[in-house]
Amino acid sequence: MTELARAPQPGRALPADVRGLLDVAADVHRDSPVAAARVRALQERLDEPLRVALAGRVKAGKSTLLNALVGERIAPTDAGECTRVVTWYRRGAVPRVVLHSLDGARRPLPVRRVRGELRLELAEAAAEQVERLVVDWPTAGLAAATLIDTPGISSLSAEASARTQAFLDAGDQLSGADAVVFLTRQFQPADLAFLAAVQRACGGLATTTLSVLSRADDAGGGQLDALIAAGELARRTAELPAVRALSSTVLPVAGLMALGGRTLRHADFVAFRALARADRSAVETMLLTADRFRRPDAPVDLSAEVRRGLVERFGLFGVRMAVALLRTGVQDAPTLADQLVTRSGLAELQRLLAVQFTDRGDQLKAATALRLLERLLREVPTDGDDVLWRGLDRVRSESLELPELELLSRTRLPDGPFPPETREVAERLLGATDPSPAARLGLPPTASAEQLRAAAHEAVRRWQERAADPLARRTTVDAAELLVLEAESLLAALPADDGADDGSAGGAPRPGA
Ligand SMILES: Nc1nc2c(ncn2[C@@H]2O[C@H](COP(=O)(O)OP(=O)(O)O)[C@@H](O)[C@H]2O)c(=O)[nH]1
Ligand SMILES: [Mg+2]
Repeated sequence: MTELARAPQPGRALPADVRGLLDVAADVHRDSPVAAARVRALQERLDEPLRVALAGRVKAGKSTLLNALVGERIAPTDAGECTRVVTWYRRGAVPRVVLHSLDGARRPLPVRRVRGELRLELAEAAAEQVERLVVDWPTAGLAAATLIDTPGISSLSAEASARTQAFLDAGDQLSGADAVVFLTRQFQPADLAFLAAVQRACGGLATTTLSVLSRADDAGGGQLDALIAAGELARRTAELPAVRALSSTVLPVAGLMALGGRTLRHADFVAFRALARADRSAVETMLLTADRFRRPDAPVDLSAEVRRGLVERFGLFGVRMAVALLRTGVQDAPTLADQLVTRSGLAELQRLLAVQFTDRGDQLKAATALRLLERLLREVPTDGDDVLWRGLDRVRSESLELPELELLSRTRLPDGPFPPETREVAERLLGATDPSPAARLGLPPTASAEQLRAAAHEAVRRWQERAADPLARRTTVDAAELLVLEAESLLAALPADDGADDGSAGGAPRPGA
């Protein structure tokens, strides 16, 4: 039987432990201005939003997806100079753009909006001299996380991709990302190598990477069933051992259509309705290619300019989808917008970003802080820092959250601790795709408190049994012991069973229970 070394802790303790450790570090390093500044930056970072970077090849659709996530066109998507620099988008009280140069200087840039789009201009600075741009923008879309747009690998400019790499290597101690959304249109060996590098930079956890099969509407040659094809491709990709080892999830997303949906105006709705009401075969012909759709003369009462705007903002696929939705009964602009966002895959991406990243934000930030503190200790050894090394060990060994994150990564390795069926149950219990108690126990959302408790007891028993299996490998036993703790802490956090003694058959239910 597993003897518990300590009581399970439903209340998460890691962030508080890390703060305590950083206080000690500030004290130990008080006489070294450089180290003290690094510690202070780590402390401040804990109070800032999570940092999520978008990474991938040039033209993978990163900036478009960033805009879709924010719900506004703030990241430039054309091939201008600004698409070649790392740009941070943070929530701020007033719009502001600041250029950070490699030499450490900071300079404000003008904030220009043209037709609702933010225009970033480097002025006379060359992209090569820019370390990053920081854009503050007043939007709820950036409340949960600061989003970091990166220039991309295999870019035309070797420097720009070197900067992306340097950024993701967290070579700059204080700026690296806590989590990464990796975009690719198709997983190729270079993508996997890049993703592996990203992961080393983020502490080697597959849990901090979510992969997106981007521009998913391209998958089926732009036909309406493209997203279904993309979904299947994503599922098959996610099961490839090489991919599974690196990324927790692979999701298809049609970013351009998502952005169109999130910024849909009533005028767009009216234009789509005109198309949906016009002669069907004439409209189908128009929609064969973007060029045709933009032609000056058209069999519908929409100016060429309006049509050009629609393809530009929704993509040809988005236009086809909107017209099809209106033909099948969508009645108003908000419903159309909603449908476009859901069908694009953006809604599911947002859900997973919340479950895997922002809801675990304090844990992920704490993990980043531990990693960077360890680096500081290695780089700047100081008299009296043995107390910090011991502190690091203690925090790491006592935390339930760190092994949880690590286990979530390890379950997906080709030689992970469990066979596939058990892996799924384990990942569910760890809250990989849905943190609600019912989902973690594999029950429907409608499950009663009694069913939840029964399932939690059963989970504790099952994982104890696995942990006690004399033939099991060490890694399997360790993982099973952690899952016993998980199930026990879940059980402890469930609402009490109407006064019934937990698990004992003698507890009589009260009337009306
Ligand atoms: N069809 C289609 N095109 C897209 C999608 N997302 C982006 N694009 C287009 O692909 C090009 C590159 O997009 P961008 O976001 O700038 O890519 P980045 O270089 O990774 O930032 C632009 O012309 C976009 O309009 C999408 O989901 N579907
Ligand atoms: Mg870009």
